[in-house]
Amino acid sequence: MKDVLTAPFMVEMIRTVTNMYAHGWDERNGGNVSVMLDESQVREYLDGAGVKLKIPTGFTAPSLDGKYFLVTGTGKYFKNVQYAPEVNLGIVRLTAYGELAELIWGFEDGGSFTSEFPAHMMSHVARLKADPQNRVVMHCHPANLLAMTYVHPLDEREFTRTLWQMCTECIVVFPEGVNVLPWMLCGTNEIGEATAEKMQTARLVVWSQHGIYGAGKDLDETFGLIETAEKAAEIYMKIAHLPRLNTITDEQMHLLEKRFGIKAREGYLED
Ligand code: 2HA
Ligand code: ZN
Repeated sequence: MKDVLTAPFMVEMIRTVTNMYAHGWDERNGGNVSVMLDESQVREYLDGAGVKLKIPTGFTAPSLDGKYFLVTGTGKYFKNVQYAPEVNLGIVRLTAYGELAELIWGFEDGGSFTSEFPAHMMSHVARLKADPQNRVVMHCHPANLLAMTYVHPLDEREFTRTLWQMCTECIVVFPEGVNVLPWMLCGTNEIGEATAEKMQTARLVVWSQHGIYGAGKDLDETFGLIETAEKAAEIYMKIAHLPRLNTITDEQMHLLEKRFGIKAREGYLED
């Protein structure tokens, strides 16, 4: 059997969480990532691997029954993933309508999947409905997006428009905008359900005073989404206290729509 540590999905996961840590988005055990794997990908590396553990998930997700996920562990530090992936990461298969997670590989110190497993799995369900190509859900704590939720109105249209105005390419990268949740208790099914609902209409969901969720078809796209929103928030935090003399106008945004063949979220730009 091939070594799963050499699998492209594993190598990419390790590189991505290492990069997230390097960006300062994942202090201590902050952040979590889940990647849905095709059964054939898992079979290629773990054919015949037994179930090491059955862990109740605490929720139901029938559409994910039988699906495999590579996921970061609860309490684990992204900083350490590259040195001990088999301890800090796990591969689970959801069964019993999503009520059970079978551990196939990883969490070798007896650990378990991220405390935000409900938000991840419910977000996968929502994003797969919107885009069957979706494979990744990513959560982290980027400083400027977080800072923005203390000083900027949380209205989704206003929040999105401000980010779009901060860098020319924002509207191109996330034309559907950014959805925003108020502060909620993390690690619960409630925040999972609220996040999933917001994921129906956007790939980025801000958790006020906590962080952000991103979703996409691969790790690069998802990382890039968060990276772009965080860059915009950084510019906002640099200029928010200064008189604004110039901006990107809605007319210019419409030129970007035409140039890049994208459509801004309905009603978010003036005609
Ligand atoms: O500790 O980021 O939201 C991991 C988290 C919880
Ligand atoms: Zn968090």
